[in-house]
Amino acid sequence: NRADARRIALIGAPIEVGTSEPGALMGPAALRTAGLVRTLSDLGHTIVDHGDVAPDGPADGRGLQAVAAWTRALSRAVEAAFAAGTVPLAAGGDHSLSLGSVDGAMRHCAREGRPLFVLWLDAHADFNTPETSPSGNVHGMPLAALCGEPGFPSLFAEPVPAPLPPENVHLFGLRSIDAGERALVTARRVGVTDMRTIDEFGVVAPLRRVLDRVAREGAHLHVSLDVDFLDPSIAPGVGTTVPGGATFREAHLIMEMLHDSGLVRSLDVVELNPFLDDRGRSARVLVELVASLFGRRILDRPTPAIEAVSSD
Ligand code: Z70
Ligand code: MN
Ligand code: MN
Ligand code: MN
Repeated sequence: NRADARRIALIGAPIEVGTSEPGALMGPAALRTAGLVRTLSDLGHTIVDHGDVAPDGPADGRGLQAVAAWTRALSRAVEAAFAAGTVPLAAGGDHSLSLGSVDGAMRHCAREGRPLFVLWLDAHADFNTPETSPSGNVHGMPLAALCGEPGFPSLFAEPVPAPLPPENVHLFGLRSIDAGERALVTARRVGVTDMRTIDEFGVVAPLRRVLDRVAREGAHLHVSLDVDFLDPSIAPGVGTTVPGGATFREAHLIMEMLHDSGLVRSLDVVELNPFLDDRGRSARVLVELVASLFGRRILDRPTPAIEAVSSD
């Protein structure tokens, strides 16, 4: 019924082997409980819940071998969702799941001959390597592995795609970074809109620049939303809260702009830890944000550009 109706594939990824804080494996269940499927179908989309992926091989213990088993399984599920013409929505689960979802998107893009661009909404850079990581937690490393930094064991299925160019990654909301990853993010020329920039210019101008570039390059846009991108006052249900995060209004505006761009081809919602949440608040905020990304708006007509408003 709606002009922008999409077919969405919900893929649960109850993975917590990438973090030291237990509870993220309940994330997909909490997002379902908060009404993710119903909300998207009420918006006029077709959403199929594919259930939770199971790791491809032994996945006990924390660390890279366990993560590799999840990565292979999720990558296959995401690639299949693309092949079926649907928008994969990976619900986590800790941020190491993006190794699988982005790997799946890379494979799809390679087949289509289009570049892939990744927008990383996160307090953290997630650009540690096993060598630079102070914690050893894999959820702090996925971007470094995807961008081909050395020091990782084999995480991806054969044939391994060419690494993601770090210039095609944009960190948005950054406010916590370790010394080693700071050096890497700078050296590799990863795109960054940090909280200092957002405080100074707001979210609109920096995001507009990113979206203009994605459109110009005809790239596939993958959005990876970490709960800790949000301020802990609106989303406490996450293992690593960092003060000074995005407000409710900033986050909604970002989602509305992403929707209006028409560029988003795949999405991760990660790091929700229902065990640490406050009566489902964070899960509900995330569902609201996903709804905005998929076209919920205040009036059922487009929000006009400011030039149009002043001429009314
Ligand atoms: C730190 C590390 C991290 C998410 C925490 C934290 C990484 N840089 N990532 N929460 N999503 O341990 O590498
Ligand atoms: Mn993260
Ligand atoms: Mn495509
Ligand atoms: Mn984070």
